[in-house]
Amino acid sequence: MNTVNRQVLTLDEYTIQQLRGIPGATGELSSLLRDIGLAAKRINVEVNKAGLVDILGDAGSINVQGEDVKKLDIYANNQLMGVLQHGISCAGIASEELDEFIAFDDEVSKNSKYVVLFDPLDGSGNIDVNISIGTIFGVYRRVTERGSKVTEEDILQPGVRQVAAGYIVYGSSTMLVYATRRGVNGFTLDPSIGEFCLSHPDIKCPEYGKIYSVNHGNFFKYTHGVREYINNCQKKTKEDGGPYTQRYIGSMVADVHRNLLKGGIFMYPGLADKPGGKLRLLYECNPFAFIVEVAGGKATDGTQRILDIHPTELHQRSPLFIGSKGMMNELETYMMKEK
Ligand code: AHM
Ligand code: MG
Repeated sequence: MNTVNRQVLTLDEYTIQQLRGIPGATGELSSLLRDIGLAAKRINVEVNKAGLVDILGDAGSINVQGEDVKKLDIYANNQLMGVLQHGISCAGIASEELDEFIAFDDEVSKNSKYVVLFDPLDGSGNIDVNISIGTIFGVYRRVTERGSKVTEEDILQPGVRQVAAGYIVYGSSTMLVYATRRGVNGFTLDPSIGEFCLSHPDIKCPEYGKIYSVNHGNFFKYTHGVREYINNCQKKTKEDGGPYTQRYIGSMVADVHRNLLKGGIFMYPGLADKPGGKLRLLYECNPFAFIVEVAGGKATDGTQRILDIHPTELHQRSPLFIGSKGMMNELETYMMKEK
């Protein structure tokens, strides 16, 4: 007989336990995280059978970034939108899959406290080949008055104002990791009970690691400083913290997740023909910057802290350098030389 280990807290139990320690907490953030957990479980079911059913493949449209949209991207987007709209905590959303942000206009939503920005299915180019993909989200307190519809002002906030951020990695097991200012915690989906269970409490990013993650195919499009740093990674010896290993899945969620746990640096630099690089500031860079900083690491765009950037556009891109503090400090010495 399957018995549930009562020492292991589920996501719902954990968020409720956390609430008890915060005077005046209303439970709205806990409720929001539980809603996202529900969407994640539904997305997980479809991701797991992606090879079996007709949900796999291009939906035949191009998203606002000019990229092919896969059917699962749309499914994931709709699941997240659905739980957030029907919950009691979210007043509006922005998504990689939507041209414009959405201000929910029912009374409960208009009176809700948070906005959520998300990439519903990141790394979706990997779906067809059965490689890990993920969902990324950032949560902000709205700045406009409750009772009204949210505006662009609520959506275009610098990442430093996030109250929580997280991701789900659909990998060899499915994990939900989220951060608040109090810490970063990871929950693994136990398929036998259909619950996310606390498996990685209080995640800290090691100060140094041996992994660097970057698309080497773009090497000659990187700036001099970035190329020099990559050369330096390749030359590392035992004496100076090496040798390093290059690991690049092409699914940011999986790459950064691994580096967060094991120590490492992930880079998506600006390119000669695309100075902003590829990744989106609001729902890819900012949530990860928040999570990694809370875990003790660092995240920059090469010159400034990601979380301090004031966004001007919903789908704005940014170069991203993120990971273990010691490795990031070394990278910065190379970036400084470029100035
Ligand atoms: P997506 O949002 O269209 O899936 O693109 C984002 C993904 C990241 O997960 C990953 O790190 C990056 O694109 C890989 O890009 P590239 O193939 O250019 O290295
Ligand atoms: Mg993405």
